Amino acid sequence: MAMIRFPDDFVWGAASSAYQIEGACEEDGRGPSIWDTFCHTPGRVYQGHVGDKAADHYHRYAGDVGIMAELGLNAYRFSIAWSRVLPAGKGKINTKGLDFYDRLVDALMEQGITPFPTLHHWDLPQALQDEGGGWANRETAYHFAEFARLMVERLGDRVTRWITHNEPFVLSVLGHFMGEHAPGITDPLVTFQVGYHLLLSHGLAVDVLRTCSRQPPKVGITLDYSPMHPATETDEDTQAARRLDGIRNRMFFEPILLGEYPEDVREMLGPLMPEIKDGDLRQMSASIDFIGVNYYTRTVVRHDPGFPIIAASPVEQEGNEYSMMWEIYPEGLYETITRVWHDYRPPLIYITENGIPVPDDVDHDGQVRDYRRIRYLRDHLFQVHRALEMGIPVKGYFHWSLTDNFEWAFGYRMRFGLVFVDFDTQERTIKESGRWFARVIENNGLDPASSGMHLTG
Ligand code: IFM
Repeated sequence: MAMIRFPDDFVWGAASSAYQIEGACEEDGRGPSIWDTFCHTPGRVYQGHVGDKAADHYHRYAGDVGIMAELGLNAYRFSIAWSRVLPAGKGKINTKGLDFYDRLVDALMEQGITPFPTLHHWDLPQALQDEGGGWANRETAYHFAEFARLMVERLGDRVTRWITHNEPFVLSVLGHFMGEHAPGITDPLVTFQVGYHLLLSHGLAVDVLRTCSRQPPKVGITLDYSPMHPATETDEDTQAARRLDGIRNRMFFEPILLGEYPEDVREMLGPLMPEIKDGDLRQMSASIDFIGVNYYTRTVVRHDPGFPIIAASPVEQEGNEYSMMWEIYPEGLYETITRVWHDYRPPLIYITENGIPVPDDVDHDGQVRDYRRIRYLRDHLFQVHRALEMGIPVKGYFHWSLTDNFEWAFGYRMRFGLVFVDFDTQERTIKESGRWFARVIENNGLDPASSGMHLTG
């Protein structure tokens, strides 16, 4: 097969988030976030791992930007630790925290790398959780808008791309229903209030970013999407897949892009459905410039009366290839893009995350030969290209992640990076996948028929 080429202005990036890489949790006036508390609670995270040091990016950001430049990235998606700039989530500003993001943005711009900050990637200041119940409290949405104002006033002379939230589904459901993520709550009523307030806060922040930016900004949000496939063709499984699609995908895409909560989701939630206040849907659907989509895997769903609310649960596919966390299913990225485009017609789409956890290690000669990640990248980029050929405006692809980092409840067990991190020494080694991705960027294309090893990009 011939080389496939991407548009000349295609954005090639990598993504990260503050708590997963920064470390320096008690330095320069940073306040605690709900993830500090969660990690330091025994039994919450794999082998008691914590993000206190993580990849030490707070101190090593300049070197990390150097690696991005070496790879040829033209964009970098990172998140801002809210409690680093506002230690209590509101009120007193921590100038040293702001200075850090100034330095990072300057370093990126010097290398011609466009910053794509995400304002909130799950690390709510602990003070807001303690004081008002965190995202369960409507007030938090307004505090978030003030945090957005602070950041755009400080960085808006240089930063023109803004992402409000990362994956509100995961924060709502894993953090407040399953209790597997911070703040570790298992309360269905709270779960859907949290989702609602995240949507509202997104809309409030969009307005603030537009009003307060010194340059016309491009504003979006990052949502995760998983295509739902019924385990069998039975009516029961088909409806189960539709229900999970409602909670997982449509409950977030529709308020933002259509200005409505899906009717079937409202019915399914019944008394758990938050009261929709006048004007909220209009606020949630404040006009955005792009939608960020994170894709990792599809979900195969079966009817499961034992599972609360949705009566559906995921099933594994025997014989298919899996990573350390999920089924590897590249076609699902094409399906994701086409469904998002056909159902919602967003102005532009960025793939803001896509990646694979595999057990990488350093070989005898110091190299990290992560050929499975190369194949994953190749096969997923091929699907992005298929969507482009359909005329869908996919503007860029950010690989998750730049470096290995703290993978939430899995701690440091999962490695997603293009760059290997030795967490004892903090030494960085560019993996073979990083070198391969660099060649793709340089060529602005790849050979989709190349095999996993010794790929030429
Ligand atoms: O590490 C996470 C990231 O924080 C959000 N999206 C999924 C990634 C892999 O699990």
